[in-house]
Amino acid sequence: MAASQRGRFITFEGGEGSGKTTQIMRLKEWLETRGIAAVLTREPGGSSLAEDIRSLLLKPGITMDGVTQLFLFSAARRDHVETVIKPALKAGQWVLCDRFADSTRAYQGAAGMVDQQVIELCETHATNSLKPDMTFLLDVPAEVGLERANRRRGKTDKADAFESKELAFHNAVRSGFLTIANTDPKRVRQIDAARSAEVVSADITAHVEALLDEADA
Ligand code: T5A
Repeated sequence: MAASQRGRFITFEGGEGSGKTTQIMRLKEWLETRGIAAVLTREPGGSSLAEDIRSLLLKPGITMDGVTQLFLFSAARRDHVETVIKPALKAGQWVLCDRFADSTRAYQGAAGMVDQQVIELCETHATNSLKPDMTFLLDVPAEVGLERANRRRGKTDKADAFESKELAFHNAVRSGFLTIANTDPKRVRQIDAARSAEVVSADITAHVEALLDEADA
């Protein structure tokens, strides 16, 4: 298959309310204007089994330790990768995924203090070593993201199991993501997501344009 026909796997990462859902939709539309149809998916979730696991993981008020979370996120990821992501890539489609394995490293690892080696072992088995071609880290101060998420949720809906954690947890998540971006700059593009959605989107499409140019070269 020619490089330009190969499907690309692009992931969006960041803390609560950092704008991933907003930006992933915009990128999907932008790709469509270039004749590229993309599969839009998310974690936890994206397949029928993984969506069931998602309901359990995010249930408001539920408590479970970090290792239990790791196993559930990993089980959901394995099913999602095998039944949705890999088949789409194999068929030459682009896959845009809202959160992936970096979220486990940041939430269960950096903030949840689960041992790094255990996380890496689970990641290898859950993904079968599949890595994104490009990852966008939407970086905003935790207070800004939480405020956006609270505003969107309104007064009636309950915060999910992660949104309701204390600010120190969300600050640790953010620093976990920044460490990943610094360690793997070739894959991860750190984007200042405190700016307007339009400016953030322009930044993202410029990076994807470069990816398309590489494929055509
Ligand atoms: N998790 C997940 C783990 O702990 N480990 C894992 O391995 C994985 C995969 C998932 C939770 O699970 C945890 C992390 C999460 O806590 P979720 O419901 O999928 O939960 O939650 P999030 O991924 O955090 O999604 P959110 O919907 O809360 O945030 P988004 O998608 O980042 O933000 P978005 O686009 O919905 O925007 C939020 C609000 O802000 C506005 C939007 O209009 C919206 O109202 N907005 C902006 N406002 C101003 N300026 C901008 N630039 C804006 N962009 C968006």
